[in-house]
Formats: sequence, C-alpha cells, structure tokens
Amino acid sequence: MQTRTFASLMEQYERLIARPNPVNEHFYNGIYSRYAHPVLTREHIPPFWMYDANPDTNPFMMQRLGVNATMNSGALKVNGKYCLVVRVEGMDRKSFFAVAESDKPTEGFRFRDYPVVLPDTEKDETNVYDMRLTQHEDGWIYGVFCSESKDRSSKDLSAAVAAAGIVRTRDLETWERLPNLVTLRSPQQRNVVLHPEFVDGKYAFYTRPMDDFIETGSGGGIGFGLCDDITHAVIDEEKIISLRRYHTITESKNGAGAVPIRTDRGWIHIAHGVRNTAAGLRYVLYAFATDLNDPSKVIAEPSGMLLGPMGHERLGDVSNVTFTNGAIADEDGKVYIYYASSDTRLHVAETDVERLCDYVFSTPADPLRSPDCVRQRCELIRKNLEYLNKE
Ligand code: M1P
Repeated sequence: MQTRTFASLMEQYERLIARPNPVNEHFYNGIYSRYAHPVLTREHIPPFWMYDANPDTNPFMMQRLGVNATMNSGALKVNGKYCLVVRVEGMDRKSFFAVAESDKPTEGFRFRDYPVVLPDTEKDETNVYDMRLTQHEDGWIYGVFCSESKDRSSKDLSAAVAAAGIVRTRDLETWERLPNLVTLRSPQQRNVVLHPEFVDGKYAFYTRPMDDFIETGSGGGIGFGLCDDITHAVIDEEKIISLRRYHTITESKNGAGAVPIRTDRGWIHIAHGVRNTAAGLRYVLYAFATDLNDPSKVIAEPSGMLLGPMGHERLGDVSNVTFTNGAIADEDGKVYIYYASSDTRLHVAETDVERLCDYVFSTPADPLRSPDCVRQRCELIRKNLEYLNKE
C-alpha cells in the first residue's frame, strides 16, 4: 500500500476547491437549474482536519480523525459571502458544525480553518446536527438545530430524545448557546425553524412535534408557535399549519426545511416531505406559501414535489433522501437552494423568486397520481394538442 505525502493531499484538495461547477445542461424542468457537481462533499474537508501532517508522528500518513459526510447545511449571505453551516459527520456517525463560505453561490466553497465549537451546556447531549440559520430582525443570527440526548427513561442503551438547540452569533465565528427550546405540548422536536420577523412582538418558530424519536406518532405535521423570550424559549401553544396526510408526500413526516423567503405574494417555504412506501422512506422537497402578515396561515398548499434526488445519486439505504435546511435569496431575485442527497453531500439548485411563486401558486395541489390530477394532466394535454394543431 502506498503512503501519500501531506503535500500531495493538500494539492488534490486545492484542485477540488478550484474546480468550476457548470450548470447541468442535460437537466431541464423550467423550475430550477442543477449543477454538474455537488458544492460540498467529504473530499472538501481540509486535510489538516484529518491527518497529522508531521511524518515523524504520522509515518504512514494515516487519517486520524476521518469524515464520513457533509450535508444538511443552514445557509445565509453574510458580508457579501455565501455561508453554509454544514453538518459534518465523523467516521463515528456523530456530527459537528463547520462554516464553509464562498464569493460565489454555486462553487468555490471552502471550510474556515476551525469547525464551530459549541459551548457544552446541555450535559446529556450526545449529538448535534441540521442547523437552520435565521437573520432575525432583532439583529442576531440564530442557529436552530437538532440536539440529541440519551433517553434516560428507556432501558434501551441506544435510545435518544430530540430537542431544538438554539445558538446565536453576529459573525458565524463566536457562538452563544441559549437553553434548548421547550415545547409544552410535544415531548420531542426536530426540524425547527425560527421565522426571521417578530409575530405579534414575539419570536415565531416552525416546529415538528413528535411523540417519539423515530416514530412520528399519530398526529403532526409542521407546527407553529410563539415565545416571548428567546433566551429561555418556551412555546405553550403549537398549531399545525401543514398537516400530515395519508398517501401524499407529507404522509410520514414533514419538516419545516429552509427559513421562509419573503416575496410580494407571501412567505415561500421549502420543506421536506416523506412517504412511507413498502420499499422504504421516500424523501422529496415541496413548497408552500404563508400569508405575509400571518406566517401561520397557509395560503397556497403543498403543491407536489419541488425537488427530488437525481436518479444516479442513489446510494445504499439512504438513496431516497433529499433534505434542505437552507436557501439564500439574493438581491437580484435569484434563489439558491442548498440540498443534501443520500445524506452524504450538498448540492445547489438555482431558481428565482418569480419562478418559485409561480410554482407554488400554479402547480396542482393534488397528489400526482390522484384521479383529479390525472384529469388535470389530460386537460393540459388536450389544450396543448389543440394549440399545436392550430399552429
Ligand atoms: O436520514 C434522513 C434525515 O433524517 C432525519 O430527518 P427527519 O427526522 O426529518 O427524517 C435527520 O437525521 C436528517 O438529518 C436526515 O437527513
């Protein structure tokens, strides 16, 4: 077996960061563009995070602290840079956060020298992942993430409970940890998103109430709740705004996904939906809109699938996972959706606010194989044939 030099690992890494990422010309749906390469993979991890560079102490140049995957990032433009707070999963399948940034939205992402070190204030916490980044009107950037702890009420050694952890920062460099969110009506939370504006003078959260860690329980969907004080966040009332419905993309569990984007027609949400099929779970991203003045009121229902995994990205038993925690809406109206595939790497899809609105407000809301939807499809075909025959 060959022994590589640290310098050769660094060269390979620099070549990867500098690689251009052209639009994928073979893919077209009019809704968004896809790009040839993922924006972040485990190969984008700086070698000096994983290898001891000194040949005296690492004669075989062995990986000492490996990385398994990069995925599910929060996204925000900070001081003109496209910033992603990435879930980096180690070889032990436990995660930590790290900031990757670029001057361009679709390529050139480079991790800052050091990962994020969170204050260790939750003594039972065993894992952290999936941070959503919100630039709040109070002036802080908040990160809301999944905080997993050992389930002390269970005899099962591997049992865990999930809560929403909260941190805040001004620069994505120094992080202040706040107490985890408390939701009085739901024992567990995942995929919680902080709304960027106050609602009735309060902090507003999109939640996903769960009865159990993996089981999603009997009710549920995307919830909404308000709290007075973010430094001790407690939500006493949660209302479900996007219900789970059998045999639709939101059948099994849905999650609030990315922080909503403000548009003239309403807040646009990109969320993830999951169907529980005989062949396993199938994840897709869907979109819906809420009222500008009342972001708990859905004004355009989930309208079918917005984005699914690409066929050739299928890998092992997580082949059908497509997950987003973050999108960046730029000043020129372009929108970059950062999505993970197969729980291993991060991609970007590019669209714009006008297209997203058109998609949300004009795409049939019925499940794509329902008789109604097939009838709508036949009507579309009929109109097209009529139009084409007149030409
Ligand atoms: O493995 C798929 C996803 O599973 C969890 O999300 P959810 O509870 O919504 O299914 C998370 O672990 C997420 O990170 C992961 O991508």
